[in-house]
Order: sequence, then C-alpha cells, then structure tokens
Amino acid sequence: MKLGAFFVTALLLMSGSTFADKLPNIVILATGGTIAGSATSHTQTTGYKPGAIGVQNLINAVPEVNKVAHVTGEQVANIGSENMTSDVILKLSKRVNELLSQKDVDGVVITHGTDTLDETPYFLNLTVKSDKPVVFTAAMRPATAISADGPMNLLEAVTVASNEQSKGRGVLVVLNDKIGAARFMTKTNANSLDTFKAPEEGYLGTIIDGHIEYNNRVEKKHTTDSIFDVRQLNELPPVVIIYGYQDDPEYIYDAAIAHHVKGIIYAGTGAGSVSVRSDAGIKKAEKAGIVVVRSSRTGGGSVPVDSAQPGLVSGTLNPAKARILLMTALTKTNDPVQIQQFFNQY
Ligand code: DAS
Repeated sequence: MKLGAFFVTALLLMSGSTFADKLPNIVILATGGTIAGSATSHTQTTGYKPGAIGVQNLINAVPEVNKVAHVTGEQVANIGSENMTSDVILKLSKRVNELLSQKDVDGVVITHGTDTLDETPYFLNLTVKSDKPVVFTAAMRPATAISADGPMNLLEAVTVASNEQSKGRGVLVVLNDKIGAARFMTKTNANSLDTFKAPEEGYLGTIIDGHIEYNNRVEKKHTTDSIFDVRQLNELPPVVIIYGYQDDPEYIYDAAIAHHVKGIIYAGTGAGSVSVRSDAGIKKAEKAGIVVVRSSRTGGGSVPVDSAQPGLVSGTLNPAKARILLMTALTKTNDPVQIQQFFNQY
C-alpha cells in the first residue's frame, strides 16, 4: 500500500469514520396511504387496505436506500390520506420542524396517500422553518401489487432529499421519476401512475437512474421566507370548500355559518364565477365574519380580482390548496386585505 493511501486509511480508522459516514442522515416519516397498502392478490390495484405496512417494512423493502443515506423511520400515522386531518398535518409540520432543527438530520422524506397529496405538502411548504429538503412521496399501486411503484418512488425521494441541490427549493413531491413543487403539484387522474403534474407550471426537475436534473425554481414564498409559524399552535381554524354548479343552493352557507367556520373557499365555475344563490350566501357569510375566497373548480388558470364579485381571490391555487393557505393565513390574521396579499405571495 502506497504511503499516502496508508495515512488516509489510518486517519479514517482513527477517526472511527468510514466513507459510508459521508452519507446524509434522512428521516422517513410514514403516514400511511397506498404506498403502505396491502391487497389480497398481486393483481389488485383498488379496494386494498391503505396504511397496512409499517415504516420499517417500507424501508426494508428498498435496501438500496442505504447506499444513498443513513435512513431511520418514524410512524406519524397509518391512514388513507382521504382521512388526513388538520390535526395530523399540524402534528407532522411540528415533527418536521423539530427534526430539521437537529444538526444530525439532513432532510426528511414523508410517505403519504395520493388522494390528498395536493394538501399536506403545501401546508408544510408554508410552515417548515428550514431550507433542508422535505420530500413527499406516494404510490398509485399497493406494496403488494405486481410492478408496485412505491419502492422506486421511495428510493427516488430519499435520493432527492439527500442531494445538496434540493435545498432551499421549498417542499418537494417526487413520484414516477419527476420532482415537483408542493405549491403546484396536483393529482390529475384517479388511476394512472403519472397522475401527479403541475399542469401549467411544469415540474422542477427529473430523477432518472438516480441522476437528478433541476430546471425550474418556485417564485412564490415558502419555508424560510414564510411568515407563518404553527409550532406553538394546537389546532387550525376550520375552513370549508363550497362547490359551485348549476342550482348550487344558498342553504349550504347557512350550515357553514351555523358551524362557526372561519373561512370558506368557493370552488366557482370558470374563473371563480358566482351564481346569484352563492352571491347571496357569500355576502351572508362575510357579514357573519367569515373570510371567503373565490377559487376555480377548473383546476387551471387564475382567478383575478373582480369588483363585481364578492370575496377574495385565490389566484392560481386550486380549491384544495386555497383552503390550506386560508387555514394557515387565519392563524395570523382575519384582515381580508392582508389575506389577499398572502394569496398573491404564497
Ligand atoms: N389510499 C389512498 C390514499 O391514501 C390512495 C393512495 O394512497 O394512493 O390517498
């Protein structure tokens, strides 16, 4: 052995470290979903039990993650994401902030159901106080299915979370070789593997054979630029979504008022158009002190300010994301002018 190599090896041995210790420390927080789903047959891709498999089993199923990072797992919940609640996402945000404040944690991966993966990542995008990578991943096929997509999605998510280039980009959503922004990624198809897209903004990057290529950045405020801080909160203000359509009834607003909601997202037709019935309902709700924001049920485009229509406007946020922002904004203020500014900035 050459003298130089001898000294390098000796130094490493003396320091008790090995090359493997250069790997980042990534914590995987599991919440359930199809990625942890179990079905009775390998061909079944619906009707399975989501959240049937624990976080350690998910990690054990992908030993390749150990070549990319030192991985540890925590089970935050084990539910289908249709049952995700503001209590659970608040708990998740607090745990992520605790972990990322630790010097020995370099990033976090969160496994989650796909059904509400529009929502939780965006909430963390608004409330995580770190520029370390936070990467969500999920699966469209249960872990027991032939060609399950979860294992590769998990490996790709850990790889993205382990990469220096992923820092400071806001919360990321990684599935199917694509890296997207929590602000824009939405579930566009009930069944397909490539369901998660950012229809108008596009992906931030790709990951192919473990090689990451970024080609976009998010302009909207997030994480360390965010004014929102939920670390001391125990609950989030109730906000509901009311869908606009032909014959949409005014009495839905009476129910919202009676249940003391703090905010309403109106998922309007077109660019957030309000029917005469919803116009009356929205004005009644605003009179009761409820903040109302008009969004678009189309899932694309932007809802502009329109003095002829009631309520604030969501801009490019779809109804589910607009609800997350309004819920978070109401932890700060119920001033409509300030809240409209938040919708313009986040
Ligand atoms: N089981 C649904 C969920 O938890 C669907 C999924 O995860 O893909 O969101």
